[in-house]
Amino acid sequence: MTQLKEKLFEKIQAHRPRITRLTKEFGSVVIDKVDIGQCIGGARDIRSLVTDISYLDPQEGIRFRGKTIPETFEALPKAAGSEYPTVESFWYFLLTGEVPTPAQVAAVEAEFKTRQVVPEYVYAAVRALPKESHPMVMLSVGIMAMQKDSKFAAFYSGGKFNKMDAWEYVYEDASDIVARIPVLAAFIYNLKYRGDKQISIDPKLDMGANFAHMIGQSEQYKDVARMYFILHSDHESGNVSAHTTHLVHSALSDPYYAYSAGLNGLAGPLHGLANQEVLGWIMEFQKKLNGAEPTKENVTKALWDTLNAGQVVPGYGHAVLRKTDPRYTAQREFCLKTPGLKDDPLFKLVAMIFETAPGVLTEHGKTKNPWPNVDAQSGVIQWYYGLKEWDFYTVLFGVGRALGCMANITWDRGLGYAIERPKSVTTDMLEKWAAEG
Ligand code: CMX
Repeated sequence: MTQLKEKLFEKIQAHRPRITRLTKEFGSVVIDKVDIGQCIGGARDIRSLVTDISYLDPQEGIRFRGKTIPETFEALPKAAGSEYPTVESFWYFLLTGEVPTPAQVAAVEAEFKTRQVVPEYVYAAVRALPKESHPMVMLSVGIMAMQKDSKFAAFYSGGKFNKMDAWEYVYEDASDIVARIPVLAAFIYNLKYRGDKQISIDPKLDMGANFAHMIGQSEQYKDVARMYFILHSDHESGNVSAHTTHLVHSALSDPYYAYSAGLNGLAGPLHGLANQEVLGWIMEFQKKLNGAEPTKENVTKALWDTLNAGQVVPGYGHAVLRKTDPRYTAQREFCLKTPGLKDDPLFKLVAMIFETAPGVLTEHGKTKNPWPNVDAQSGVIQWYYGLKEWDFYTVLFGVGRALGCMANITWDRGLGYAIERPKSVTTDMLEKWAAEG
């Protein structure tokens, strides 16, 4: 057993009695109630999922294992010569809730090296798709193709399945997915946008740095990749990608089935695809400007044009958050401290939208949250570093989101959570309850 797996086992064993006690002794304690609005309106705010990986406060934003984003970046061991932690150290932290020592991080990095090679048949499956396929289709198909080697599926069908040990096999698959997904993403990028000019893994590099290397990016981009993957990892359990992954895995579908499904949810424009939509919106707007400077007036007009056409302003609003997303702020701060980026015309335009959109959305009066979310800022950074193919941006999100989704389902199995099966009602029933007041 690796150090990380041992530590995780220790944590899972310590946690199990808490869940048993809550279920057995306090199972009937009421923690929420449901109204008709929530029933019709996407189950918004109903407390019905459990996770200890992250928690989203509407005012404060995300905390990973109890730490805010700045606290997380501060606490974790950094990549050599960088201000940012490695993704591997963050993975250890998400799984165990403990800040790893540099030696523990080195052990995870070594473990990932043994896991990160993507089988050839996966590449063949992705290559068989039409080149025009969206890169999210390619990513989802690539993950699905890897299912053949699922250790969890083999454990289940091998006749020795038992609930207590099942988490170990989820951990194995989850770790393989997390280690391989950036390599698969780099393959898709090179296949689609660099004439299939593939670059081999550099075994000396950590995950984020290796991704930068494999897509032919600069030294500076290594930190962009590390920051980006960590920021996009987890946003508690109710968002579409995390919830889908949890739901599918709750049927004991293995992590490959579960995360491929999660990625399909991430590909929706109201969720992860919004980062691509933001860039599309900005480019359309720049075209209309025809060389003129963006001003508060012309940005206001463009925002109203979008709203009056019945469309949403991508990158703004959130189902839970009621303030500026700290993931937006972390990326904005990265832009502000990066010479060149802070003076970049696209960054200036995004900053102008930030000044303008909350007022316009408030006046429009529909959204409960007029502030920017993570997707409003992320594309600008990618664009600046030359990653201009914006239909790839959700793939980057998907690489990061694997960390949270895989940590969550490893714990789901560790704690033996049940198959998810909420109850539905009919419209007649709702009308009857409405009439009864
Ligand atoms: N622009 C215009 N209208 C918006 C809006 C926006 N950015 N955000 C919300 N609204 C509208 C909704 O469409 C809804 O209108 P209807 O009543 O006509 O249906 C109304 O405001 C109320 O919505 P809400 O309760 O504030 O928001 P929801 O919880 O229903 O939806 C979200 C949340 C993110 C889907 C929505 O804010 C949105 O569509 N934003 C733009 C897309 C986006 O940036 N998505 C990425 C979110 C982060 C992520 O998952 O990656």
